Amino acid sequence: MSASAPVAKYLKDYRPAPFLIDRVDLEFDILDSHTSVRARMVVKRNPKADASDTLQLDGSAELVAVRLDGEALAPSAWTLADEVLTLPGVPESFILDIETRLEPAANTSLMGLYASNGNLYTQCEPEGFRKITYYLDRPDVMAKFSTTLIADRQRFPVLLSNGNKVGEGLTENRKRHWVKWVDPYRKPAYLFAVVAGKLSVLRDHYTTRGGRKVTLEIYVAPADMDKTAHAMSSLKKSMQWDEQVFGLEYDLDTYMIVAVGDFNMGAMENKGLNIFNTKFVLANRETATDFDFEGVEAVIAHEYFHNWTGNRVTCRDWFQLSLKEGLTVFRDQEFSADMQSRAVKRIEDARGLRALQFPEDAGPTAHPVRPESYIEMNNFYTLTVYEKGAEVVRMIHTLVGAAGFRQGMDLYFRRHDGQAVTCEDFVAAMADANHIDLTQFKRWYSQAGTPVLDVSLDWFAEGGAASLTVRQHCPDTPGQTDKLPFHIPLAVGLLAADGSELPVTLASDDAPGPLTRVLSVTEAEQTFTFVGLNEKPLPSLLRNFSAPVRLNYAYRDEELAFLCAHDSDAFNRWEAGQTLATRELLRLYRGEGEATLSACLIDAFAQLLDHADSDPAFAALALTLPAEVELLELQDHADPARLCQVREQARAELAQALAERWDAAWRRHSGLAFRHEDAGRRALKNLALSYLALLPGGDAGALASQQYQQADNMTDRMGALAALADSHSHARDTLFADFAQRFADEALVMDKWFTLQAGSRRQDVLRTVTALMEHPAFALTNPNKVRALIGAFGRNLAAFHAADGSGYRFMADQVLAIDAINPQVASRLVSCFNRRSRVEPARAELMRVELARVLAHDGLSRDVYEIVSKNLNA
Ligand code: B3K
Ligand code: ZN
Repeated sequence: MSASAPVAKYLKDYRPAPFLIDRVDLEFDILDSHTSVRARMVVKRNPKADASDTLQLDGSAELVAVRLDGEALAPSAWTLADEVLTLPGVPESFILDIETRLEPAANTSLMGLYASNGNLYTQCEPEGFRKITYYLDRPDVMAKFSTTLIADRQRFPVLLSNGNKVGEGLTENRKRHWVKWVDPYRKPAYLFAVVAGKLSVLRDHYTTRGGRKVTLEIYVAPADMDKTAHAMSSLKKSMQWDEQVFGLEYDLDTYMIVAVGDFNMGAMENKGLNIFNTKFVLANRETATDFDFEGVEAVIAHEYFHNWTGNRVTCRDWFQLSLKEGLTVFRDQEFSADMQSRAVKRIEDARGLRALQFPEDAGPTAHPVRPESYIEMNNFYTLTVYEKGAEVVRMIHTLVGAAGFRQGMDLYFRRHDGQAVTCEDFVAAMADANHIDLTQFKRWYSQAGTPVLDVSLDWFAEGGAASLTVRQHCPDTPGQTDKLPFHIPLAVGLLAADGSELPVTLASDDAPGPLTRVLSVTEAEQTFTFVGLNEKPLPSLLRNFSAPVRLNYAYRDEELAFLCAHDSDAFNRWEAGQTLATRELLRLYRGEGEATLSACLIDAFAQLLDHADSDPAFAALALTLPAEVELLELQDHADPARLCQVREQARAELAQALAERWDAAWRRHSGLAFRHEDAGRRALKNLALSYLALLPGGDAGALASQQYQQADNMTDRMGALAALADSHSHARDTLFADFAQRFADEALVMDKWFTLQAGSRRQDVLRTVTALMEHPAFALTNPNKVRALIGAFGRNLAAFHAADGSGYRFMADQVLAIDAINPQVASRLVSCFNRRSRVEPARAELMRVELARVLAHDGLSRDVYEIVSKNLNA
């Protein structure tokens, strides 16, 4: 690390900006060697700020000139240090002209203005605008923007920015052209965007409920036009859904989406001009799996929904990120639930949260949904801010009901449209609209860590009553001990011995209660007594995953099997099977009892498989064993390789015990002509194939080859490839080679090919991954490629945690190499070391050594520094 360690910013230090920017007129002169940017800003002192504060603009671009009210400022009139331009003694209001010079082709960070495939794109959230010009680059400074782009007509026929196009023309020699855009809405600089290049466009229209005719445009590379229809239909569905569910309409005449192959994340909600990773735009059935189609629909919706939750009402400061992200994830989850199966969507979301966010919340970078400090804001676009943030919003929805939630949203927009606000403001709108007190509930925003609920039930036969005792506690997280109790909505049902549902009636009720009751748990220990029961009920707890907590209840195995078969709550049917499987896997791992799976689990799976066709998408989830990363969280001093081995052994046993059923399931769902709505059948069929591939001496190679050759869609082709990915066989080699040849020109498809090989259970994975880094389709500068190959290797627990430390060494080397290119991507990668404290001491030490080597590296980015130093200090 360089001489001084990077410093953190704190929420408690928030102060209003000393100056405000009313308007900014930008001119981008795009030339071969560089781009010149001229910014003219109308600046005035902020009446709400301290009058003695000086003007300090954020910026890291090459500064060419500064003019104040038209007068060029001598270099002695300003200072520039640590990416801050200080202008002392400015008037109360004035016009500031700043000229900068950018080199987009040399910008590998993919923040600010950068080049990809000869075209130019921007990414400004959170602090990228300062790489373009000098500005008050903070979300509570909201200005009206106009943007003029000037460029060569041949090389850059398409010139886009936010808002409405108000003019265009040719320059004098007619070789170059210009386009001017005006955005009528005030916005923070992080929502600014430009795109310049050679792109094709799919155009369509949507008329809002209020009668505004909106032109919808999706810009992609010309070769990708055949993959844009799904994104367009997803956009229209999103627009309609937001009108129906939240009464929210689009507010400009044009909505543009641009797809780019070099992009740090999924997509960006810039006002009127979304920029997307190609991964979340391009899809047709030859190149995209069902999962990809679902991802495109969800991300298109997410970015569209940001227009209200994020753009019209934005964040006061970056600590409030979940204000827009948690809320918008909640909205996209609800949209997806309405577009497909609500239960399946809920299971997928909860499973993702538990496998990925729970570990984050238990690790060295754990932070509250509203963090209190950061070194590099890019490190806080986390599962906690997004997914746990969405769970927090969902809990409010559960507490106030759908109608109450809508009233809260309406009040939120009435109060705050056009403002930059805080998470407190959102909760206040929900509380005020529903006349409830959410004071204790707000602890979800400030206390990190996953709460644990220990629940027990006492039965009183004489009185026909059962009392449920709930104890909550929350583990310590970095900087936070002794947490106060959370307000937890706990949805509960009661099952009779015949599987029927009993009303959940409290002593205070004067009529039988509902079949699912949401209890408000607010104390460290609390007892709820249910009455009017003729038999001891079996509780179904935390229905539909009503809160992001871990729940312990001493179910007997048979009770779990019973819930798995009979619970009316689909989430808890799935959950009961997962709990049973988790117990079995950990028992095998610890070497307790028989060295084989219990009959109880095998029977439960057999039953699920027998009833699978009524909801194959659900069955595919229920018949999938808990992920290795989930098991890792439940075992101290874990040997990750052994966890993987035990899970594989369990899969092999299930394959054998249910062989005929798997075979029948595969056959029942094979050979169908493609229909989108059969995604569940494909999921079940491909799961069956993956089990069949584990049968010793079976013909999975032949089945997979047959499926691969006959496939009329990518889901089936990938299913076949995935089933063989761990094997050493001729069939495997043939299919993998064919795939690479067939899809050599499809970047996103090649990513899948890289990922399958990096995630394989084969002993030679590291060698394969190292060799694949030389493959012509791979590039260390492209985030998708890095995530597909190196990121997938980091998620491969067996290979990453190889006992000799080779996986750790490889990863540390790649982190350092990539950090020099793109710090954001590097800091995501290095996070795979974050579960160091869970693994057994010998490996933990090998991990520490590699992290220390990374930290000692000269010129390390703030991004990687923050993650690694937190890890080593934990
Ligand atoms: N708001 C962007 C994320 C920006 C990430 C910056 N590292 C996309 C989204 O959440 O919709
Ligand atoms: Zn978002």
